[in-house]
Amino acid sequence: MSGGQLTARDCSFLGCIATLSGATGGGLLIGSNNQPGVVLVERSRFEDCSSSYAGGAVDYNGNAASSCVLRDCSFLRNTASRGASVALGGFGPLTIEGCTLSKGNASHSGSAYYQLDGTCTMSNSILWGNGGAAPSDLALVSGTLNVSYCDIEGGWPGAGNVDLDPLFASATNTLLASNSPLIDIGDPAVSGGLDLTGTPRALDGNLDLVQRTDIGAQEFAPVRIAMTGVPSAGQVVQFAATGTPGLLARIVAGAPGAGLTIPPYGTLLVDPFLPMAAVAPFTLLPYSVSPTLPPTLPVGTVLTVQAFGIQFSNAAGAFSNRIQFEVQP
Ligand SMILES: [Ca+2]
Ligand SMILES: [Ca+2]
Repeated sequence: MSGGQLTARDCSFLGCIATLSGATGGGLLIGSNNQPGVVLVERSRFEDCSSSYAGGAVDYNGNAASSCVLRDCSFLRNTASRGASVALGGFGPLTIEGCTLSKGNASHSGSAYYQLDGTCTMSNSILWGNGGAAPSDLALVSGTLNVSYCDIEGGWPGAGNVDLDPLFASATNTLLASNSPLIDIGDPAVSGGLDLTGTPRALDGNLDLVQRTDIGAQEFAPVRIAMTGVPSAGQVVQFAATGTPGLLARIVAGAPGAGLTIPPYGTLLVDPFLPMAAVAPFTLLPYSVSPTLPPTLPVGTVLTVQAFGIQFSNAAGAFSNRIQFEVQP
């Protein structure tokens, strides 16, 4: 990208490679010819990207009139000489918020992030499990790097920063396990919006009746749902609800809503002002249901499905991740 404005949401940059000698920004190179523009990238995945020099996934070279925000993104298995996932060449400001940078590999410095110069603000992000010859996840050559409420392997100064194994639920994505120490310790000022996979922020992950965002690209939801099957009218699909033992969870389906926040439970993403269908009544986790989609549903109808879980002992609970799909032919 050279100049102008770029907004990218829910995108995947997979296996993008810049091979020429001195190449930067395998997935996204912002600011070639010194014309960086204004960039916002949200809820996007940068995986298995590489460049021969700086920024295996993203390289940003700002100027005085530019900005770049990377929010709720995952960076996995990226490689470069400097800054396996992200590099900042100069100026900025660069903002990295609610991201997970893991399994990167740098041959020189910054196995997750490299900053030659400029200004970067990093918050609510995980830099963990990166490697290669680089001595640390963060490499700061010059400029200003403000880090807060981040989990940095080896540690880094700043308010709310920790140095803890995130305990990912899986080796291949950025979901936190139920016993992750990063649940509900993010910046208390952050709330609203969706995480990498459409889970509302912030959820009360530890069920103490206090909503607070997590560190990393994915918000831990005490109840999660998954769908299998082809969503065609008249067909059977399966919804599996899993999560914290002892939670009672119901599942509802309806039209996508603007998001109704109900403290301390998070955000209902099904439109409450249009008809909602109960996919499952309150049932102890885990369970599965296999409803038949109404035979009269028009092809192309967009439906949102979400669960709500609650526990008896203290009435704490949370909304789940969102499943959104279009009715297929
Ligand atoms: Ca909480
Ligand atoms: Ca949380």
